[in-house]
Amino acid sequence: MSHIILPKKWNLPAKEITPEHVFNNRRHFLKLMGFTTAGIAGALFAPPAFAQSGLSRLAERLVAEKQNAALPYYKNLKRNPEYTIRRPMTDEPVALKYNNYYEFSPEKDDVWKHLDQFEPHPWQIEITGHIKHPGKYAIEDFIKQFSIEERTYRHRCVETWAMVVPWNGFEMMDLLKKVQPTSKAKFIKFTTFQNPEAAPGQKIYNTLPWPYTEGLTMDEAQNELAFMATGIYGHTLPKQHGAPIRLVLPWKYGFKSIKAIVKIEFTDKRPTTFWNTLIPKEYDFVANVNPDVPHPRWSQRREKMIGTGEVYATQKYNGYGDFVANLYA
Ligand SMILES: Nc1nc2c(c(=O)[nH]1)N[C@H]1C(S)=C(S)[C@@H](COP(=O)(O)O)O[C@H]1N2
Ligand SMILES: [Mo]
Repeated sequence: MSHIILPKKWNLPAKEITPEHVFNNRRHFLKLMGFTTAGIAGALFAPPAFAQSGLSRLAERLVAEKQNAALPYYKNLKRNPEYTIRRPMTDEPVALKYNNYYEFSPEKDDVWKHLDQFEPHPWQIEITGHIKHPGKYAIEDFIKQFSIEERTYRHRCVETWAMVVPWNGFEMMDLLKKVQPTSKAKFIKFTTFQNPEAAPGQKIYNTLPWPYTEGLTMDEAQNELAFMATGIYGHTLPKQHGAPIRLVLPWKYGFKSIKAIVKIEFTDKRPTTFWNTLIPKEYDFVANVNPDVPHPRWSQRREKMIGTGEVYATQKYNGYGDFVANLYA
């Protein structure tokens, strides 16, 4: 365990972040921007207007602008500063090659190799159950109804790996406003595609309770953190991250953030879910990040960032207690 770095607090003000963190962050953004070394030197002497908020913020803004310019689909992509994370961003190539996606492979570093047969376009999504406006949409028509923004969130897998990535998409609440749940709606059930011909995991491990399902209470769904991601790192979702649309719930263990959704159903009963059906003692329905409750087979006290291997102390609700603790009071 000698490689473990002492846990660092991520809620420090920007000026207290260690230089390595700032440097890594900066390098990441500059790389995204296509800056050369000369460009880095130039950017270091940021104009005074930006000095206060720090170089990485400037870089983030520039990246956002570059993305806006480059992507017609995301013309209005705006970073929501509410959710800026003071931790180094995970490098995109790292996140692309380290995934949990059992439809394709049980090996995290292997998922990206098994995606060829899977085609997330065309795609239909059905919104159904106890709502005033049910419907079935082509995914483009569905997403068009919402304005897309970017949010950087922490992600904490129940297996203790973690990352920080910029998702883009829309708040679950925006969907609720459109479909208008009736008073009978108490939970939401989400369902992933089923296609063993395209997803080797579904074919090989055919006794698992496919399709992958997940669920939320209506209260949780209305929380401002609950997010429908349509993209990541300024573009649409690659297959391994859950194209064309997935859920993102940063205060819960990663398995709640279901990928490649084909159906969203408003129910009066708590839905059955994939992991909870498979191993209920290890994966509960609520699954909030909590360092004080160990997984039956390992501690949840620490987490390790993919890519850098940095180890941090796990925080209750993954550090999002200010947003969600009241839901569980
Ligand atoms: N359909 C589906 N969604 C899924 C999973 C899965 O196996 N199938 N794995 C979950 C788990 S355990 C995690 S940690 C995250 C990983 O997301 P990422 O690969 O985009 O980092 O996806 C979640 N969503
Ligand atoms: Mo996970």
